Amino acid sequence: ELRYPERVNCGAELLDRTIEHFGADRVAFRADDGESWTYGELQRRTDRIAHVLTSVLGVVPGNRVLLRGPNSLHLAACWLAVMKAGAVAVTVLAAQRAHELRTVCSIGRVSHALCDIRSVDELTKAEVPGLAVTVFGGEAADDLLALCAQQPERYEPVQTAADDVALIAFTSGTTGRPKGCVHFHRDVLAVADTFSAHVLRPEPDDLFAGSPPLGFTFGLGGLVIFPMRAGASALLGQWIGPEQMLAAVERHRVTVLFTAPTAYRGMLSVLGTAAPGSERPYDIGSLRRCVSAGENLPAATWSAWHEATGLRLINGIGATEMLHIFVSAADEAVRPGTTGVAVPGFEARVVHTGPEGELRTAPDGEPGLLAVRGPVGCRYLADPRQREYVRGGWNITGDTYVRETDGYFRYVARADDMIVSAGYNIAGPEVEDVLLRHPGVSEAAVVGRPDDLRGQVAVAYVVLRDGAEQRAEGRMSGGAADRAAGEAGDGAAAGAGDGAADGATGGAEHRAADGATGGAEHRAADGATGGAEHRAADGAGDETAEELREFVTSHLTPYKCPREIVFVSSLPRTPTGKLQRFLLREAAAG
Ligand code: 3SK
Repeated sequence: ELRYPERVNCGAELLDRTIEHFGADRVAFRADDGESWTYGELQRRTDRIAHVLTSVLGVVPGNRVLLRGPNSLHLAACWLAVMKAGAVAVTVLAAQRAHELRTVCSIGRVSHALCDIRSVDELTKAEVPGLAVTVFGGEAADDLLALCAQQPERYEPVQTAADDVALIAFTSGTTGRPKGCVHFHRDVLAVADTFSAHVLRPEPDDLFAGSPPLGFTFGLGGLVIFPMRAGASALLGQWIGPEQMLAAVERHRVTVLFTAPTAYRGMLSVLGTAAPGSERPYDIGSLRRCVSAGENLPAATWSAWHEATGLRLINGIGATEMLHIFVSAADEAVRPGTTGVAVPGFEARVVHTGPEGELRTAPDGEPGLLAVRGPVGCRYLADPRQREYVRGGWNITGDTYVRETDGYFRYVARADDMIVSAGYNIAGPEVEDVLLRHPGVSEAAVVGRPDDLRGQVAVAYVVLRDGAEQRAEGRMSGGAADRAAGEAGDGAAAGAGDGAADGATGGAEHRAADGATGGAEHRAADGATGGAEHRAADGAGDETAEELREFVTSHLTPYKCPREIVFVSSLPRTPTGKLQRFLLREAAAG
């Protein structure tokens, strides 16, 4: 069991305690352009920001401070400073738009903001009443970094209680209604002392890198909390697309990589199918640990990565509500096609709801809801959905899982994503896994469409690989789903174009990391793709669809085969890279 002192400040633990253990001269953070800060330098910069927060900006413990910007050394220092000052970090994505920021600030009762100059326009547009915005990275005399110059080098951290609030992380889930998840100082340390310490097991010489934004707890853990807790280093920046990510791994000799399955597939399409040790476009031989989370990792992607790199991907399920990963496995303990077992410190089970609303453990092999408990749990900020998420002391994540007889947890679908067709249950991810094994398929999503006869039928949305795409160029269909992807880009996440403009990470980056499909520009360029009528008249599309249907029925019981296959140039994703199935369902329903 994890025990922390009654008074503990996670910022001081990660920074000052790490310096006590490992010294001040090791590199803490590096940027792509070669800038690098030792732990000593990071401490001076963090402490000066903490002084500005408290003595210039008037922040007092408990105040909520919005942090916004692309991943950078300064953003990480701002987060640490907010922790040391005993304030509460409200983390958002650089890709989030004005109306979303207004909602977050209102729900989170945010009083101050520290914002990278590259991401300030949307925050200004949000016109949040009473919000004191301080910009960093600009030229102005009142820029945070200019204000820091006048401040002392050391700051005495606030002696927060272990269960004082440290951060509020917002999740819009995949449906767009934001919920603030409250996490304590001890929770920040607990995710490092569970998943990172027992599954990832980093070494002080490791260099971490990855695509998830620090505004997403997957990124905050993987790129700040875990490396710092281990006295290791992290490379912080934005990599638009798989080639940039591979190039960064090669250039900096990255050893630990955090990203989503889509990005692993994007990198695989660049690496090609060359066997380990043979001539490669990028030398990524420095990698020793690769973590995949954020969405389901199909067995096909796990195997392809293993074949191409010799590395065993560490799959994990995490949630903003749980701060980080709670079911996972590494090394020889990995069982491809499963997520793993409960991370030490957590318990997990698959449950059904009994007649009185009580939780009953499902027999092994039978699907049910994943329930988890441990040192970290869901605390929604003033939201009645808390009652649905936490039941009988267990966190119900909303994922349907099966516990295999060997105790491993296998993902089936999001609970509300099961397709019920003529009385048969079809798990979209199972069909997607098969589609992804087809050499012509780059991305796939399978959703239900209402059907008078069968209740629902399965519809597959497929992004073809470059070569396969050319085969049917200009004749593939996909109007409705492309529109869905476009809308998601405009509203929630912005596309690769916006991403490049504001250095955004998040959605733009995750989407762009999927090199086979391209981002918003690609969508715009092929905005001429036809609608349903075009689809029906599309000979080449029909041929490819037929081939894919045959492929699926040769691997799965025929009732699981999608009734319709729609070819699109990209799939709609949230700013954190999760597939927005509801948009595809809407598109499918017409
Ligand atoms: O939301 C997720 O999928 C996630 C995964 C890993 C760690 C943290 C999070 C929020």
